[in-house]
Order: sequence, then structure tokens, then C-alpha cells
Amino acid sequence: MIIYLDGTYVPREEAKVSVFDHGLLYGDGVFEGIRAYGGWIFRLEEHLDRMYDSALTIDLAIPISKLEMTEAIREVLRRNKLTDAYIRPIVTRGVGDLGLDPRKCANPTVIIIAVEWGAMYGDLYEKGLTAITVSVRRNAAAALPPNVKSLNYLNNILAKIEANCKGGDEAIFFDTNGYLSEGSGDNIFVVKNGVIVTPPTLNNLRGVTRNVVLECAADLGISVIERNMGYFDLYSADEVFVTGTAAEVGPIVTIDGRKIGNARPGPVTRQLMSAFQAATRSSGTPID
Ligand code: PXG
Repeated sequence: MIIYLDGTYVPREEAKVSVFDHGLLYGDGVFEGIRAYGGWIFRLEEHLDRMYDSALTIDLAIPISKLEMTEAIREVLRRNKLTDAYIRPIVTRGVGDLGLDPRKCANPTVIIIAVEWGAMYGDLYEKGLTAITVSVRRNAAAALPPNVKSLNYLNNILAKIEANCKGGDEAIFFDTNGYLSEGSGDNIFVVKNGVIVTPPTLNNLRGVTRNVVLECAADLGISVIERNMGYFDLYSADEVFVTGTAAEVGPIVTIDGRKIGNARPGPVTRQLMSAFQAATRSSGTPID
């Protein structure tokens, strides 16, 4: 396995960063999760726009351009002979001292990892996922905006731990106002009476997959509404599904042990699962 590290391509064993890197010391940095399908990188521009915007928000100057980042990602895929891959670019604040002041970190660290990784929920797409609404609240946008895909994922990990403890495949977050937010690593959608409803994106990550699914819904003539929801909307939904680069489109069939619809992946969800699949195979940035 070959990893990109600060302008060089090194074997996995040599891909190491300092214990003084603020990415490790403070979770100070940003990352992306991107997929390639059949030799094409899916929605690369959107992912890079989000990563550079996340970096702007935390005042982190990524030392290479989006074009250079694109070329480095393509090169990592080529060197690893990958055509279908999960790609993880990471930019940390870089090496500093033990104080948190980022001005001590002269050079951000840039890393690109690419691996083979099938859809995150494995064999659960046919059967559907169980979800748990967790007591941990999504980071308030006024504290640490969920729109920033930062290296600080403890909020999400705490949610995942709670779901694990309670026997759910995925966690569902509410925000500090009690509004539905998202999953631990995916955006959430409710289907009611043939209409798709999804929360606005102030209290969750502006998912690239979320956008793709909204485009698919428009193409299929399915109405979409963006509005705040509470647990009423979840428990009374006909269908619920989550979307993400890692998760793709995942049907949720029970929430907190309660059946959603007939506890099988529903017709709208299935339509969007195939439309999404088709979208991933029909566009992208070529690796070669
Ligand atoms: N919300 C959160 C909190 C996420 O982390 C999404 C929504 C979906 O966004 P995209 O742009 O991917 O549709 C994410 C993305 C992982 C992993 O390592 C997590 C994500 C993506 C890839 C891998 O668990 N989260």
C-alpha cells in the first residue's frame, strides 16, 4: 500500500507523522471520505470544495491547491492499482508544541490514504438497518459547526458507542434544540405519504451523497421538503434511510426497537438505492 505524505509517495510502514502533530494532540485538522467506482472518482470536486471550506472555517491553509490535491489522489489510486476505492485525504494543523496555539504549527501535514472498502453496512442493505436515537446531542453549530468535517469526531464516536451499547447498527442524533440532525456518519431522510423530508443542513454535515440523492429524487419526480423534524416524524415515518459516502444509501427498518413501516426497506428507499447506484457508475473524475 502506497500513501501520499507531504508530497511524497511512501509505503504504509513509512507513512508516519510526529507525536507533536496537532491532528493527534488536538484533533486539529480536516478530512474527507471519497469513493471511486469503476475507475472514476465520484463527486471529487464537491468533496474537495467541502474540505477546503472546512479548512477555511478553522483557518487552516491547505498547502496544495485543489488541482494538486486532485492529481495526488489520482496518483495514489494508480500506484495502488485501485479502480474501486475509499479515499481519505487528511490535512492536519501540523507539528507544533504541546500548547494548542496553531500559530506554532508552521506546516500542515497532508495525507492521502486509499483502500478497498465495500459499502459500510455490508449485508444489511437487503434486510435494512436498526437505528437508535442517542442521548448525546449533535455538536451545536455555534460551538463546532457540524458542516466542518474536522478530525475531531468524538461527538460522532460517542453516538456510535451509545448505539453499539444499545444494539443498533447506526445512531440517530438530535441537536441541542431537539431537532433531528443526522446519523453518526450519514445524513438522514424520512419518507411520509410519498414525500421525502430531510433536515436543513445547519445542524449536520452537508453530505455529498445527500445532494446526489436529492438530485435522484428530482429526476424521479419525487417531492422533497427540507424542514426541521422531531422524533414524532421518525416514529411515524413510512420509510427512513441514511446516506453517506461510506454508507451509500442505507434503509433503516427499526428505530429504538419500533418498526418503521413494515420493517422492510420501502419502495421509495429502494428506488433511490438503485438511482444512486446508477449515478455512481455514470460520472466522475477519471483515475487514468
Ligand atoms: N454526516 C456525517 C457526520 C458524516 O461524517 C456524512 C454525514 C455523509 O456525507 P457524505 O458527503 O459522505 O455523503 C458523513 C460522512 C467513516 C466515514 O469513516 C464517515 C463518513 C464518510 C466516509 C467515511 O466512518 N461520513
